[in-house]
Amino acid sequence: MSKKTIFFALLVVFSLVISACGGAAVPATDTAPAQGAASSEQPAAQTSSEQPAAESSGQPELAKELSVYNWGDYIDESLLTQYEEKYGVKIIYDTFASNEDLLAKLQAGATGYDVIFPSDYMVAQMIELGMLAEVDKNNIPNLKNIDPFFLNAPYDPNNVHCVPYQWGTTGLAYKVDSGLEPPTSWADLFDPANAQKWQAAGGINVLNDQRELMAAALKYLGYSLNEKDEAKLEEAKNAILAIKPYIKTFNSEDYDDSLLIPGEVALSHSWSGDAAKAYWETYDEASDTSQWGYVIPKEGAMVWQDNICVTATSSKKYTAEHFMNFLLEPEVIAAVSNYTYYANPNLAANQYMDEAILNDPSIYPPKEVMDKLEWAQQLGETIFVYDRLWTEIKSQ
Ligand code: N2P
Repeated sequence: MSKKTIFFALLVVFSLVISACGGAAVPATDTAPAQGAASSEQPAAQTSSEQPAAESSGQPELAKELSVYNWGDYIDESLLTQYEEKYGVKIIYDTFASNEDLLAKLQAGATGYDVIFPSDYMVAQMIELGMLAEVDKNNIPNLKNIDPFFLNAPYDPNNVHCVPYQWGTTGLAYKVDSGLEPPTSWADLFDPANAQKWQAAGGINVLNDQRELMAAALKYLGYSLNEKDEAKLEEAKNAILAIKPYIKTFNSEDYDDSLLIPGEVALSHSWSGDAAKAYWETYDEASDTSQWGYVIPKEGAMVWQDNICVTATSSKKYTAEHFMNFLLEPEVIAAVSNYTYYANPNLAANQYMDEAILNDPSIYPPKEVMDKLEWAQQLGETIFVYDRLWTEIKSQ
């Protein structure tokens, strides 16, 4: 399939989606990043730390191993092999399903992780909790490749702790041949009568992510996704419970591969890149159509920035920074986005990115859509209310 064909197909499909959601492709430049169970075993206990500076170079030697904890399905793992082979550092790789899972894992005493990938609001929270190391930017020269719009965000002023990885939005992915009209509103998910229809049409998946699912319900109710008022949060919980009988799966780790692409559900609360991956993996060149579409509901939705950070407990800070710098190499981070279909804040990477991704308004929303998006803020003590509500949602 030529790039031209791909681009054209996108224009047709996504112009439909965009007109459906009332919006109109480039990251907006007027909305500053406001701030910021899946997974398995603990990484192996650290066996080797960095050696003192070698006299000749003045730099410490790279450690033999580096433990990396990332979101599920968020990198082409052959890039990890590439790093291992090039630098002789073994990557111990593990994944998580949500920011809260990442936090819980670290708070439960998992001290073996060196490099982690929290979102904006979670970076702020982790800085406050003293869980992130300060990075030495001299070891991350590729930071110069990042679009200044994504630097110096309020959640980590001057990027003292983290560097930007990828960004995206959270909306609704839908199967186009479900027999139902494409969704345009969060009511397509949260109105129980609609949820029942999507269940009958093939099933519903929601992200197994408390902040994300509550954000969707809050938007449905017309509230900010940073709402802290307990009564309104209870209302959001009740909106989720009202459709729980119609929810087939709570999955945020591998739902693109296990649910969307094989057609195991018809509607999914979804991150933009996972929906775009489902779009392209089910794209049929002959008919120039795909089985999946993605929409930002008219009430608005979350926009987020994920980051690469070093844990405060890491004894391999130099190697972690070296790995971060590797990930920020234009060709490397372009390969990440060409695999994950997420938006990339690395300007120097654009020349290596698939044109179809760069030109995809579901990945880089136009300004009209960006204007409806909201960044998640750190919630302070309200996270304890969230934890209680989430337990109630999951246990009922
Ligand atoms: C991709 C994970 C996206 C991370 N599967 C959302 N912050």
